[in-house]
Amino acid sequence: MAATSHRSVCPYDCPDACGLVVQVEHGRAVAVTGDPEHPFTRGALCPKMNRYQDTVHHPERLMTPLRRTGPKGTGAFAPVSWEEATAEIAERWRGIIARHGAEAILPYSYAGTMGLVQRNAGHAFFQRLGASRLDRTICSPAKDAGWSLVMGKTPAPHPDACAASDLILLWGINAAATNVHGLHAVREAKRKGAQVWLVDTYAHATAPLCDRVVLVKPGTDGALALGILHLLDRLGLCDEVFLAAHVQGAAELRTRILPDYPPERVEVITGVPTETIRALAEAYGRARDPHLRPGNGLSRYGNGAMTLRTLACLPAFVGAYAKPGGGAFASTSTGQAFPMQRITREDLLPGPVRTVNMNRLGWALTELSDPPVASLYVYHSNPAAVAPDQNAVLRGLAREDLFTVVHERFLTDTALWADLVLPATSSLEHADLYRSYGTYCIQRAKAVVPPVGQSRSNWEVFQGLARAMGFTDPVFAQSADDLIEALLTEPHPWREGVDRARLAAGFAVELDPKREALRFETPSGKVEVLNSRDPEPLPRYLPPHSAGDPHPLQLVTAPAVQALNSTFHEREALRRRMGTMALQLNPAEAAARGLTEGDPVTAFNGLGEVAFTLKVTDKVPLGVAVAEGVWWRRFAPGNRTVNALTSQRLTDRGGGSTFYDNRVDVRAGEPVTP
Ligand SMILES: Nc1nc2c(c(=O)[nH]1)N[C@H]1C(S)=C(S)[C@@H](COP(=O)(O)OP(=O)(O)OC[C@H]3O[C@@H](n4cnc5c(=O)[nH]c(N)nc54)[C@H](O)[C@@H]3O)O[C@H]1N2
Ligand SMILES: Nc1nc2c(c(=O)[nH]1)N[C@H]1C(S)=C(S)[C@@H](COP(=O)(O)OP(=O)(O)OC[C@H]3O[C@@H](n4cnc5c(=O)[nH]c(N)nc54)[C@H](O)[C@@H]3O)O[C@H]1N2
Ligand code: SF4
Ligand SMILES: [Mo]
Repeated sequence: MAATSHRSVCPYDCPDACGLVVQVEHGRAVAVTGDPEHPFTRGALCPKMNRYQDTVHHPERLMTPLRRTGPKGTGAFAPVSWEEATAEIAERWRGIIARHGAEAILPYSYAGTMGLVQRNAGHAFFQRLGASRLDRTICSPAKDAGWSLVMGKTPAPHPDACAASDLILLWGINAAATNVHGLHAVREAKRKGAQVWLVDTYAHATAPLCDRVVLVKPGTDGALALGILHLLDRLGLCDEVFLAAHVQGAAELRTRILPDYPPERVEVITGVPTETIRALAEAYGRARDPHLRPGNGLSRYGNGAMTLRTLACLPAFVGAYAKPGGGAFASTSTGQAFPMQRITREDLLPGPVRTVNMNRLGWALTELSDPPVASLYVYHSNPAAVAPDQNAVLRGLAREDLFTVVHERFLTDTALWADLVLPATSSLEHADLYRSYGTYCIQRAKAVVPPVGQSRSNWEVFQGLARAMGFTDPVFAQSADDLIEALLTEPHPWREGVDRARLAAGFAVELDPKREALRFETPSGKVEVLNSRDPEPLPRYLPPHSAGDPHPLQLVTAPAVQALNSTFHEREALRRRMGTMALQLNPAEAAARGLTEGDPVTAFNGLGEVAFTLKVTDKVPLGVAVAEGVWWRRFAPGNRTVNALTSQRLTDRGGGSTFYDNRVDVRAGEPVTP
């Protein structure tokens, strides 16, 4: 039988949202390539997705529901039918509701799939149940909060706009790992003569593409931005016309804040030499069309929102927001183009219920009371690996009195602790509508292969659970395709002019955010350097949480090129390319501890101890330790992975995670505990 060819979308939490072309033979995906007709990704895929069929048809895919038959966490399971599994969940939940109320049930989900229907599939059900709500803030809410304090809802430029820039400032972003196609326009700008600068904590995979690499002490970027603003002001490099017409509060920042940030003081805070700060300020201030591209990493600190707020002031002071090169690209925020309440259904809530911040899962499972969390339902997320304070999370998951259900494609670190494991479809096996946070593309995908084994999509599982709980609300009778139609039927200005026939045929099409130069969607209509609605009306430098921690090394838990958070670790070929779970140290830091390349080492702090293999590299500066990737425990040198060293503290605004705001020390040998 000849292979048939089908369009699909990369479902993962990546700004690119690549278009895929999938070859199918005998009900199996046999090849996956990039869709050359995708307007942004243009036929190229990253190495992770090039053989997506190896994930979809992986021999370790879960095939049936499983019930635990041994002690928690040991991986002893036996197959059960969907009917038995669903009935057991309903019965256990009825008992829990009778004893504690429905708030004792906690859903936990994040971004295993980014499709609008499957990602949000549990909301209507858990709302109707009256379960505790989950504040889904593990990724970048502080970035959004800080940025929008200055820019409001002003849409980002087109992601290709920076091709017209003559100075691109990549700030805290490893685009070669996390935004591969975003580099297309950067390379084009470079060909036309643009300079590219990187401001980061270590010289990662994107550094070779950059003309200058500025290494900053983690969590101090706010001071660096204020130092640049100080110099722009002092050197007369500000765009006074733009400031007078379009910026609120420039004078206040100049008089009350900027005098405190001369480059000499900023050097002490940030570790960036005065001459470099001056060179950066001059390059930025003199560029025709400077473009700022802030990543998410620098927002995952106690001061994360404030840091983004100071960065958002930079394009305002040089008038870059008015330039065709675009000024700054933070996120496309395309979620607003869809009536998400059709899926999330807040209206089904029976009354007020408590909200649990997902970054505090460890606390919620071990300390929250009245009622305690008696049942945890995890879907498309792997909190035993990705959530901060792994030791607390694992203590919680080990509770014998916690009824845990995990809906997954693989027996992940989290699924190992479940009472019931439910097999999940991959994106090639279910329908969905995709949007992107790094482009304006949307795309509709159909199932292109039948479900592997007995796996079911998120939406189908919640339909089954709704039936088992006796919920008769019409929404639960709708199919995923009905929900997609509901998202597309209600008009929205960004979707005006979208070619519906092309969308229905599976092609990516672009939204039109109706962006107008010089229209700032803030309450004042101006760029709000001064925002008196916030308790801190002006940006200033706040130190990160870890500033007072005596451990000598700041731990940067950066993204890996060959994985995406804990996804893709199932693929042996990618794991081989990643090598072992490494901790990267500067040669002087290694020497000071008597350590050499390849040594087994332990990183430790007050939260935990983690075994790594040492990598010695001058790409990492003094005072920093870099651990790339969120590994599965079974592929780690020890029994814990990097999040045993990260804390549950939250960001200054937005309730975000602070994965990068932790300090450690390192010693030779294996961990003592656990
Ligand atoms: N290959 C790959 N791709 C991914 C992911 C992945 O894990 N791997 N993750 C996906 C997800 S969920 C997301 S949210 C995006 C995230 O993608 P990005 O927006 O790139 O953000 P981060 O991955 O959080 O961090 C990027 C960089 O921030 C730097 N950084 C950390 N602290 C600081 C600081 O204080 N100052 C400065 N200047 N830099 C700092 C880190 O060194 C790192 O290089 O990528 C997505 N794409
Ligand atoms: N130390 C450290 N920790 C981090 C980060 C970091 O930079 N450093 N990054 C953080 C960030 S930015 C994020 S966004 C989070 C991400 O955290 P998560 O959202 O938990 O992402 P993944 O690790 O990719 O795990 C997703 C899981 O969903 C499963 N899955 C995929 N598709 C489906 C589906 O359709 N249905 C179901 N039921 N399951 C499915 C996959 O098999 C996979 O195991 O991690 C955070 N954790
Ligand atoms: S992970 Fe990102 S770059 Fe790779 S295929 Fe998916 S969307 Fe594209
Ligand atoms: Mo993320």
